Amino acid sequence: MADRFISIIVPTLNEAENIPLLVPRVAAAMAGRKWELLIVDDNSRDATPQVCVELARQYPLRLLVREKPRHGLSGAVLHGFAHAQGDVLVCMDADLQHPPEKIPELVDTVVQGNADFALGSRYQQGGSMEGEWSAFRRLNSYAATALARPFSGGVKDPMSGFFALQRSTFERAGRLSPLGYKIALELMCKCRVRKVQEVPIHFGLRQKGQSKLSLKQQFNYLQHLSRLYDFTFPRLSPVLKFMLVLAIGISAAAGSFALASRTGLNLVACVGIAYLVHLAITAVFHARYIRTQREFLITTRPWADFGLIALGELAAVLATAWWLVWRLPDPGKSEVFLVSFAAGTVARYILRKELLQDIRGLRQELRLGDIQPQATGQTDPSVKDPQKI
Ligand SMILES: Nc1nc2c(ncn2[C@@H]2O[C@H](COP(=O)(O)OP(=O)(O)O)[C@@H](O)[C@H]2O)c(=O)[nH]1
Ligand SMILES: [Mg+2]
Repeated sequence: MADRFISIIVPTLNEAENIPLLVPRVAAAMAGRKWELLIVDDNSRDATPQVCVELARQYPLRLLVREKPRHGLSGAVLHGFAHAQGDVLVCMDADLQHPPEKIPELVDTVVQGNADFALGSRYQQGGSMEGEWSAFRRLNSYAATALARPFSGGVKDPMSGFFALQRSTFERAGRLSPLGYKIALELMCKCRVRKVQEVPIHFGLRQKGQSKLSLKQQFNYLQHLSRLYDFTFPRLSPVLKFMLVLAIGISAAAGSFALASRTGLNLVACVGIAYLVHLAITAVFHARYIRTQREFLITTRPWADFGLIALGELAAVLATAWWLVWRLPDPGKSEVFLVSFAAGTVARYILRKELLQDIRGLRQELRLGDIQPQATGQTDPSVKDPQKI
């Protein structure tokens, strides 16, 4: 076991103060083993590169600088994996929140075959965390973990960034589409990991400098989750997402209908206003879809198609509302709302699927163009993950 070559990958962004503390602790933990440390830096503005060059004189450390960083922290880790020479790949943070002393236990877990993925875990029995989190941060973390449950199974700390896996497991990965922070989750899912063993760790406080976790990263996580759902449940996921968008749209529309009808406006106008709100929400998701999928779309004019269909829907909704108000002696507000919206939904379906090209359609031949892991080369960051929302 001791003859296994271990590559430890550490992504860094302005960590000049932490690296000199980290490297000797890693070296002490790895005594008697064959190892290398790959620091993948995304153009830090501090002295990170100089510190690494200095330490490389004494330790088996290689610095990889990504001059054009893509896909953030996850992209950096995969870049490190692509350049690693080890049989076992380990990933950890630079700020000493992950104890280097636990690396051997993580490595041995995958080498002995107890599991194909070893994860440093705060929540496994024996694990712990330093410092108090605010109620908001706790709720945030709980929600993030709960949303990942359908594909992370019973793993207690799927948000962890401290893990080990064998190179052969990594090479099993299909369609990697790294995004943001959650690279362990991405790998557990895409490498079709069968057994994860959580190794309890004490998750310390950041030693120096500041966290790079931003609000943008939290939104990235939602987008990442959306991709992982597509990957794990290719048939169910688009249907669920469609229903989610519909539910958000209809709830907002119902709210605006209730408000508008209180002002004494005639019912047809109220339904019209509510449907415009519904269309505006759909447009927000459509915009995101177009932005992320532009190169895969079949249609060349997604907004013109959207506008045309929206007009068709609105006409169907207004005509139905008008007909109900005109025909029925005393039409109930909610009946008018529901029946008109049902007519709008049918119109949308017919116009999108039957009359025009499927405006959300993707060209089949490009749908598999995601990033493939390569043993020696680099990942191709120019290809995006086709996703459904
Ligand atoms: N290369 C690279 N490293 C990053 C990036 N963002 C964060 N890191 C590193 O990833 C590790 C974890 O980041 P950190 O800010 O401590 O996140 P937190 O522990 O969730 O607050 C640290 O070693 C950071 O230097 C990035 O965009 N590129
Ligand atoms: Mg940290």
